[in-house]
Amino acid sequence: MYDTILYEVTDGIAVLTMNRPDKFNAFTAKMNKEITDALKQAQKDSEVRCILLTGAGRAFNAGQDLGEVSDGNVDFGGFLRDRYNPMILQFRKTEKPIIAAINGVAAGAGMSIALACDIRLASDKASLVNAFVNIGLVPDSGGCYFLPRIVGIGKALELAMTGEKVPAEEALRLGLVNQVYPAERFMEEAMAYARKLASLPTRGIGLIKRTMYKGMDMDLEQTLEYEAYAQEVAGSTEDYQEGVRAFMEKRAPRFTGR
Ligand code: T3D
Repeated sequence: MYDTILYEVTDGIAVLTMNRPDKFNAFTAKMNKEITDALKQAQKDSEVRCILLTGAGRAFNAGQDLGEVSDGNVDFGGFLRDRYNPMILQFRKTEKPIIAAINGVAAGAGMSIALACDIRLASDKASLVNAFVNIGLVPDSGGCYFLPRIVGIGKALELAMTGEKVPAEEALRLGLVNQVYPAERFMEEAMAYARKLASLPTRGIGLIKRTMYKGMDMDLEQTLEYEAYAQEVAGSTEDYQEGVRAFMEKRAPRFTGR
């Protein structure tokens, strides 16, 4: 169904694998579109309760395929507005948890999509490179939005201005990634993490995602008001009923995502 990515649903997890390993999974126009479409597909599928994005082969994603733009004749504004911006926005519109399973290097826009995910897990062989400056460009695909919000403005400017590679352990220290696992069992650990998220109250998690991201761009009063609205919705779910019932009955809850 897709040409540049693999899409498989297993145990309630939609696994999206960027699949151009000989090019370090660099983006083409088709891949931008297919990732956007796959996120929409996962959002619509009630079986899917968590999404995991990873890369085939040695890399996670090396950003724009530079072979595609090497003639130097690029309408950058149109290029980003048509291809990258809708893809990045779709990460936020998708009200299910999205994990970046960073199996190898994530560079340029490949780093930006990792930052657009909600949780980042890294192999101890992985690294993140804000590579834009190395070719004279500005961080795009949300890089100027996500990076300072995750690591603070001082570190964000340093990473963007130097284009230095950040190894996984350093990324963990900076809060750029949530967990680091040994490469030999990386996908096993990442899938276990995804299975855990897929077993939780999916609609509540979608509301947490929406409300917390909105809260980053709102003042306290607006956030309190939005929380009240989100809680009304979360409180109307079957999972809320099950959570309270399980607590009263002193047993583990069985959430269904409804
Ligand atoms: O027009 C525009 O550019 C606008 C769009 C902007 C969005 C962006 O993402 S801009 C940033 C684009 N990405 C980069 O500048 C990163 C370029 N790649 C690198 O800096 C390095 O390759 C890495 C740090 C990612 C990995 O380094 P290393 O030493 O581990 O591997 P390598 O040998 O450099 O690359 C391995 C192969 O992947 C190699 O192919 P080969 O020689 O074995 O056939 C290399 O050419 C290929 N590759 C890596 N990155 C890209 C790529 N091929 C096409 N496009 C790439 N971005």
